[in-house]
Amino acid sequence: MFAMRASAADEAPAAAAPAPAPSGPPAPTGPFTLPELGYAYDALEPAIDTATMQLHHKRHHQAYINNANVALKDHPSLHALTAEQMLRDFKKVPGTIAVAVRNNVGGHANHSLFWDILTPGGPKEPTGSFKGAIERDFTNFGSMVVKLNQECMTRFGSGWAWLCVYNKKLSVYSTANQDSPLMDGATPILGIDVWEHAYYLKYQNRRADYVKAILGLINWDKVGERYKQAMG
Ligand code: MN3
Repeated sequence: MFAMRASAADEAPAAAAPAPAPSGPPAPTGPFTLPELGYAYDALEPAIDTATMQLHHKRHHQAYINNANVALKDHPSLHALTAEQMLRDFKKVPGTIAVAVRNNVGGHANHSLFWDILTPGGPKEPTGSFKGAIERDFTNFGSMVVKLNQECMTRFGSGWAWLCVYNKKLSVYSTANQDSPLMDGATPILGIDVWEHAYYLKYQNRRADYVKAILGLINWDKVGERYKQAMG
């Protein structure tokens, strides 16, 4: 499966997004669109390779968006909501599309956050009030990173590890599949994608090496901004 996806990406790295279903109509164009990365596909080399970034952004993330737009096509009243609002207020989502929204709007929100908090050679440690909150809730930055790493490593199968604000405090946990902490009333400020599609091309089964590489790419200034926003 992975070899097939990789070779498709190699042959046509700039190809349009795949259709949402094998014989279905083209995906509707809204309400969600693929956000641009704030950096080039090769900017995170060698930690995260260009092919993985292209595949992950242009194919995987785009597929979540296409599927979300298909699910929401006949529900225009939901189109005014952001992905984050829809997940936080999940009870507004009709039962008939709840699974599709959970997986695909979740996938869209999770990946949008993920791209935003990565940076090549960025600030390596939190500062200011965010640093103080980490020390209050985890003793120190190193302990928080150890816990985050544990969540990445112990999440069985596909999912995400998170640093969240919940009840004005920082907490680290993980979710399965594309489940968002927003559905639990928590605000994610840092997410690490531990689906195999995030690392298999370069790291194969070595999730630990991938997580170590990702932890070296976190833009702690961005995470700090998200912390302040979440605190209101
Ligand atoms: Mn992913």
